Amino acid sequence: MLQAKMRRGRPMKLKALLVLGVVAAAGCGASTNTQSTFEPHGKIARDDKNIFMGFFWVAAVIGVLICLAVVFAAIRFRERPGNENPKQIHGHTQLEIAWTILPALILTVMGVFTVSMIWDQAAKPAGAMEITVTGKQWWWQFQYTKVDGQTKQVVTANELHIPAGKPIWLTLKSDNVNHSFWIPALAGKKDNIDGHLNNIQMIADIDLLKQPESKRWFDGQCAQYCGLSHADMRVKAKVDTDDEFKTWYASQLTSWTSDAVAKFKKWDDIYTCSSCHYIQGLAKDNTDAKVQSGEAPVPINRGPNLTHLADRTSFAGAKYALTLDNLTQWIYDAQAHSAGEFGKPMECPNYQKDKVLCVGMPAFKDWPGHKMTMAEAKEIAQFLLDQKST
Ligand code: HEC
Ligand SMILES: [Cu+2]
Repeated sequence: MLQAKMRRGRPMKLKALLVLGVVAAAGCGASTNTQSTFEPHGKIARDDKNIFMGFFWVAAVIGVLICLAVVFAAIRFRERPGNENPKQIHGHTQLEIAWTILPALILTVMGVFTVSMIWDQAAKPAGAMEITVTGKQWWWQFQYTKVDGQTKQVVTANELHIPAGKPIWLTLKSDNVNHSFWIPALAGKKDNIDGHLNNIQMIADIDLLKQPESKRWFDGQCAQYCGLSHADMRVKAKVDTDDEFKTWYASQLTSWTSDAVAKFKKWDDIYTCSSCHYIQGLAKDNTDAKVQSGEAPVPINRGPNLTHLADRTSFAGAKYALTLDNLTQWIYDAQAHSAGEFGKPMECPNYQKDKVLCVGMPAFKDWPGHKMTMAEAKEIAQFLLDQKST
């Protein structure tokens, strides 16, 4: 097909198409890409990009010089009648010293930049806001443990809110398999490891405040294979103005009204939602929380905190948009919407604590003793959406 066109003398069109394709591919990153290390919107991400680009160009120049030297040598010293044996330089002391010292110098300079940046980023900035990020299968839990000196804890999922320009100190952990937390436009990537705490800094550009709210959302992704739904384990970060953040934070501290709790109880009694989900106003005990090194526990954390789900834009590892329809489908048959158990009903009736065996949310359409109807799922979904605080 392509050849036929060429033969008919229209290679220009093909060329134009090719060029367009390349430009389109290259342009994918242009300003609309919210998940790119090449478009940093935070200090750490920018520092990382700059050091990467610096090293890239050093390596590129060296690489090109070496290629040129090889080509030059191959041509200049090729076998020709009369020069069977070119001049030998084996054991040439000056040369040997030069090609030992030069790379060592280059690496030392690169090393100085790298190490000073590592130290810079490894230090907890003074007055930082502290947030613990737990990787779960397959979603993210955010615990705000220190905000403006306050230690009132906000627990939320999948959507990180941070005020622009303020230093944030993230503590990464896991209570299951390993994950890796990465919001490329804002900061570097580090692993969430069970039994070990990692930290990263995040400082979103203050300039972002010139942007409308819709341009202050950034995407991320779990970057460490963590089971079947790993690819669905996404994350969003919203960079707030100071006021937006304060309003959001205050709203997240509130509980459901007693009327709301009473209404929810009738479903909760059947489907035990609150045995896996933290609901402020309905919180139970702490037994499900596996805590490391004095971190504040989340009362119930097998699933995300549902209290303020309605204030988020997405759910289930930020995979689905928060709409009535999506939420209804999820509550009715979550297993069909996550690759966790190959769509099979969960095979662990006791939801054993601290066991990775049994992950995800049950399919309530198959709930033993009381199969959920779609109408009921819709009612619950609507109820959850009605708990919007802002
Ligand atoms: C056995 C534990 C368990 C029970 C019981 C349970 N869930 Fe879940 N639920 C989970 C887990 C785990 C997730 C996270 C799954 C994911 O994101 O892949 C989840 C996710 C959700 C989400 C998405 C939240 C978000 O922010 O991503 C909603 C909504 C939800 N559950 C509602 C309910 C409702 C309503 C009930 C009761 C009718 C319920 N769940 C009962 C474990 C449970
Ligand atoms: Cu993961």
